[in-house]
Amino acid sequence: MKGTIASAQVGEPRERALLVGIHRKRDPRWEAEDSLDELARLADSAGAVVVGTILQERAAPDPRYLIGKGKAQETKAQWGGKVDLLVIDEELSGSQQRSLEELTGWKTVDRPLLILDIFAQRARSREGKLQVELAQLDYRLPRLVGTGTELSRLGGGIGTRGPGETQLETDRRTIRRRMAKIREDLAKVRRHRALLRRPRKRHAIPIVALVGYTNAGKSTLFNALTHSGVQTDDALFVTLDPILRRVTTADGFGFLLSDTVGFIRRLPEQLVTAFKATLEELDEADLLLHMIDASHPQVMEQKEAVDTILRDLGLSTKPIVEVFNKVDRLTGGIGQSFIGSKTIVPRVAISALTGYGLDRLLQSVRESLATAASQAREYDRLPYPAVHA
Ligand SMILES: Nc1nc2c(ncn2[C@@H]2O[C@H](COP(=O)(O)OP(=O)(O)OP(=O)(O)O)[C@@H](O)[C@H]2O)c(=O)[nH]1
Ligand SMILES: [Mg+2]
Repeated sequence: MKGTIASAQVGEPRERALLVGIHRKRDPRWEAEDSLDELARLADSAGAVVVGTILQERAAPDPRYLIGKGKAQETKAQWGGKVDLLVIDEELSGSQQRSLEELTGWKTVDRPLLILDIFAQRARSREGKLQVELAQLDYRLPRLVGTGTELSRLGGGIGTRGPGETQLETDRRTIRRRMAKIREDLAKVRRHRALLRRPRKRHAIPIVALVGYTNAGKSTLFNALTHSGVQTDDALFVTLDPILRRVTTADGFGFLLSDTVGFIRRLPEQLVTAFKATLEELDEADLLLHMIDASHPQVMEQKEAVDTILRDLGLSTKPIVEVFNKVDRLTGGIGQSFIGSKTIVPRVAISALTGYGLDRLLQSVRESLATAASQAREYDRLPYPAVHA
């Protein structure tokens, strides 16, 4: 499926985006402001140019126009001719999206659709492309609106029998069929990958996986440690496809390091579902390196968002090292203050860009792997039969 927003291809004009967020009165305003800042980064990463942002205060979103009819009309009057695309920092229903498009005449996308669009533009591998398409169809299916909605909602019977089915039903069926086909293709791609992976298991080289918020610097660290050249950029979701390379230190200590897709607050559930197989690979890791951008104004919110996703994926019991990155941007030893307090999880401050702290990080990886291995041996020695939950 093609991206929603004009892809950021060289030479193509960039779409002019107007961003709209809603501040619910009961919530703190800074939350909505931070979210809108992030939406601007997302819009930029999707190839649009942000021409304005609006934060509307409301008790609750309007069921029909989300921002309310009056506000939508006012916005249209103020920005007409200067905007190609309306980006809403919420999740829209199919009919809200259509109402806003009809009233303003601007193409309207919501936050999940924007993220899906970035993924669609960036996917390179066959598996990545299939996963993104599956997520996009999954997003579209419940949002299809068209003639016949009312009839199909009545659930058949008198008055609904007749010549053929409605367009809406045909569309739904086409989408479902395509989704089933993608799932089949994905299963094939994954079986193939599982075969490739088998010899690695026998060698039992420890696997260390980079995880973290998007733009934390995972790929930059990956390149520094494996002397690779994977793409890094100051944009969101640059990496989608997982990659695995060997790291060997000067004294011969070795492990496999993996880089993978980053996380974000309010990651669309369709993406989490579609990327489940990619994320499940993290389960094979012996150690997770949680990369954190220590220079980001929302550093702790980002860290918590990742902790929550790791918990949801059932990965929070894995050995973890928290890596506070980009400390070269901080002054006055603030970087050290992150790791100053005593925590159960080991913490290291580094700069993947300058190489600062990488020796200490490798030392920490080594110690954590050794502890994990000795704990696994202890467990094997327990005089109880193994129980598989
Ligand atoms: N100043 C500074 N910038 C860094 C550091 N590490 C990474 N960066 C920059 O941060 C940006 C994002 O880095 P990436 O390595 O692409 O981040 P990522 O976590 O792989 O991001 P995604 O793949 O998009 O999720 C790039 O512009 C890097 O040059 C660092 O230690 N210091
Ligand atoms: Mg990356």
